[in-house]
Amino acid sequence: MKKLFTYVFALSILFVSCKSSKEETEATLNQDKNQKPKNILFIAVDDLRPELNFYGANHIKSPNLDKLAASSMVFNRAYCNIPVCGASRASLMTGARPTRKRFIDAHTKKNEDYPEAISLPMLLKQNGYTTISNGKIYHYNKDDAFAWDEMWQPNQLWSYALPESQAIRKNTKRGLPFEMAKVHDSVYRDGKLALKVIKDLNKLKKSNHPFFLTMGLAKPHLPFTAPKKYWDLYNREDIELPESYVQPKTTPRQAFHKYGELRNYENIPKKGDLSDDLAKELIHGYYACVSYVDAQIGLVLDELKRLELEEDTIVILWGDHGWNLGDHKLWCKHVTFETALRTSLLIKVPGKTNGQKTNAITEYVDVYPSLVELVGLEIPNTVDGKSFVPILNGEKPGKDWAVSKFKDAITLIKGDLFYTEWIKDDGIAYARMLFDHKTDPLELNNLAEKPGYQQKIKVLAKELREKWGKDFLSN
Ligand SMILES: [Ca+2]
Repeated sequence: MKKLFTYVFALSILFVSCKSSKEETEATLNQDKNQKPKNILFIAVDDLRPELNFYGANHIKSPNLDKLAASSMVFNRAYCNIPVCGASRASLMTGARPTRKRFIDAHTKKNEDYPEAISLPMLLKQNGYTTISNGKIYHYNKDDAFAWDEMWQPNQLWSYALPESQAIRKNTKRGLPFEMAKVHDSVYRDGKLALKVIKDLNKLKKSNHPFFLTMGLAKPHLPFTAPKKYWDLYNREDIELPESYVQPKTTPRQAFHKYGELRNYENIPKKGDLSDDLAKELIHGYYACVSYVDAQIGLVLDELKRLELEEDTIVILWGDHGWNLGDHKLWCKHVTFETALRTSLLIKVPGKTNGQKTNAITEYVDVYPSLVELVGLEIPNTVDGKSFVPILNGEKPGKDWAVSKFKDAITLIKGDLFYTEWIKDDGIAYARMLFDHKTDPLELNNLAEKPGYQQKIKVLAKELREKWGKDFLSN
């Protein structure tokens, strides 16, 4: 009943908003006749961890992302607010923090969890933008439907190109964890997506309206399916298991999971560790998928340039959370180690960015207010984040911390410290974890139960409660 009420409430807000949106559009677009509103190309990459050359990794081949980074600002320390697809996306698109009850899991729907929030595409639409959702933006592809002028998905049910893989998929829960197929890029979903976004750019070029054009890539999310030529960019013998391929006894057991997401696929053992060969094959497949999405993004960026839209368009690229590629002997996301929380984030703002990198801490709730500030609109009061535009301007960042959560675990990131508490609805910690990245960047030495750190923990626990948001426990 509560949900129905909030939905009706949201619809009535929407009606009022839509009614006034034409007048607002005129007002906004006439604000300054000399300054054309900036377009936004919004690229979301599913499960893209920051293992890229411009983060100093040097083993994934991603020439197009590297080129984009060279004219963007790269955020070395960007963190998602929750390491799971649906919830992270709903939080980013509303600029609102996850709480104990809001934005919880992969199946989160913005319209169910926070219908009254004006999402980023809705705000832009109300202000004269053409808004197009292509591919995976929200997890549920019909979510926030009123915010979009158009919603499009590739016409393909599964990720597999080969008939034998498709047959296995048909008869099993998830199908194979990877596929190497000698096929053209456009056989897979993300290749089809790139062609659609290119078509949109050509259409939008002729329009008089600014655009919010999205490209939601499905890879490198499992299964790791990519054309063979991208697998061929890597030698299996060169692939190594991560340095942190261990689960220390001092880390609370709650910090780990059994990577059920991966075990749903065929040929993955239902319990226990993976063999080293299988682990390396997965890493190889992940790399191939990153190179494949890099090529699709390159096609779109080349078209943006060809159409001479570059100078009028902000490009933002983000992965929805980190990913454990064997780190801590884990696979997938759903934990609060830095490997699941730290994300790939870069933004190209014509006239402002030219390859800078920042170590300032940024959270995904900050993306919404930043984009809104960059296009000169007002930030709605449902937004919890803080604009990172001062960082783009070379000024002091507005804050030096981030808060992330997953299920009962909630993490404060402050300077070099990563402090996690596991709590229930009463807000009292039942497990704790503290890492100091200055001395322990791989997060192998939990300091939380060590006598010398209790005073520090007291301070961090208080700060965590001040920063997790006023509705964290109640809403
Ligand atoms: Ca994801």
